[in-house]
Amino acid sequence: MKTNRTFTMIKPDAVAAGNIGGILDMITKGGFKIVALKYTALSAEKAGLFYEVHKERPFYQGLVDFMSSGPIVAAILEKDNAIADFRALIGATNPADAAEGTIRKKYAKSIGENAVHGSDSDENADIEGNFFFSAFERF
Ligand code: RTP
Ligand code: MG
Repeated sequence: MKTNRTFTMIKPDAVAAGNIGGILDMITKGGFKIVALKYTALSAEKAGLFYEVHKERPFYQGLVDFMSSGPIVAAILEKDNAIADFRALIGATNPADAAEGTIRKKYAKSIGENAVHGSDSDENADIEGNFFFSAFERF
């Protein structure tokens, strides 16, 4: 089902560096409406569940350790063509490959500590949004 919604997290590196405001500004200036927003943290167990699809990948344990290392911001965003447009706004996974004007080009430190998450499909956006937000927390 096409929802015109995507899910994002501002990851622990960007929160620790004081970039929540700068990233939310790029998101809203990029035409995305924030429909849910939460400042929270992932336990190692929850990070492991969130990234379960990557469980066989060599970077999985490092990713779980990183994502549970400090607070994050979780959000659901709305825009026409939200999934593709948001992935364009965040840029390539590795900031060395990210285009000028993207969030990762400006704020990511490395391929692992890359400032933001963006859902890769409508189905995953729905699953990921439900991981963090109840029906009463989205508008
Ligand atoms: P995301 O899910 O966070 O939006 O990032 P993505 O789609 O661009 O990348 P994905 O392949 O889904 O990987 C998820 C996250 O795992 C970390 N990663 N580290 N060290 C590495 O080689 C490596 N590769 C991926 C990154 O934090 C990536 O965003
Ligand atoms: Mg991904």
